Amino acid sequence: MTKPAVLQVCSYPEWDQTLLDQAYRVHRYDLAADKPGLLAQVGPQIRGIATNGGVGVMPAVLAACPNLEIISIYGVGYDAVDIAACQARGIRVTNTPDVLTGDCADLAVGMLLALSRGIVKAEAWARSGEWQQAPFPLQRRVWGSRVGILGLGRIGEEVARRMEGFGCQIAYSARSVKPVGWQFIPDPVALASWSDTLILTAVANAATRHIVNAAVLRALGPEGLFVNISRAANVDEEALLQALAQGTIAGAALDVFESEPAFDPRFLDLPNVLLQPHHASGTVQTRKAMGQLMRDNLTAHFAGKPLLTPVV
Ligand code: 8YV
Repeated sequence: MTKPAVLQVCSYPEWDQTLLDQAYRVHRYDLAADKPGLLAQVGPQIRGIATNGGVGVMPAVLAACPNLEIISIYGVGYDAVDIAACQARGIRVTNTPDVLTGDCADLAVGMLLALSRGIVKAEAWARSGEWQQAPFPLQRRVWGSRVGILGLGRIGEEVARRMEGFGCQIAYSARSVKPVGWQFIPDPVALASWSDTLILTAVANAATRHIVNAAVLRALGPEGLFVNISRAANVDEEALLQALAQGTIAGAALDVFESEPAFDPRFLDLPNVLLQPHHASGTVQTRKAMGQLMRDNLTAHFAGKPLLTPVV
């Protein structure tokens, strides 16, 4: 039997690549020098697309694959795929939830600790010999503080649990009250004004676009910290840059940026920001589990079995 044709639009670790190449006729859109040419040549044969959360599927790719049956995303976020268009065409979409939850929560906590305790600057202080001239300036305590989780989903819940372990008070926003013991403050401005630290863990969609805006940052206030491990689209980045430059908030730790992997160079001039290269799920163990799930969804589909983690 001929192997199904799969269009690969992003790169994967070699352990996934080898297995994908064995199972499918893989066409590497990500590597193609002539992308429109590749689409014109193989588009009608393509039955599956393998992608990730950041790349998603470009509209031109979707349009060039009339016989597409499934899009398998290596990542939990599906904001870079036009889900409504897929639904209209009966294209199945899968993602990789759960397997990355713990890592994303770990990084959010690590980012908050690093920002609040100045861990990165302190390391430079020790290495550069400044320590011999003066003790490192006093930083700010995390334990016992108020942590607001903006968008309590699977990842937000794990962040909250971890922060409870630090003796923090927790409040959250979500579309509706959840069966958790934490305070529900649905309005983002009210949540920000309650919080010492606001941690953004919301999914990204049209309704959450710029949910963190100038008003939310003002409410967070000059002592407030902001952590984003969600998507840059959920933040008005211009308002954030202003707030950081003007001291409207105390600082921010960011794993995601509007134009990543490039980002606004103004971030580099800000002393009160911790910059991370979108790696919240980036451990070997988790990426292996994500790759397995991404491939298992394709396998299930082409074997006519139920999808493991369907979005639609
Ligand atoms: C990954 C992500 O960085 O899960 C997501 O939505 O953004 C991340 O886990 C990405 O999908 C892997 O390339």
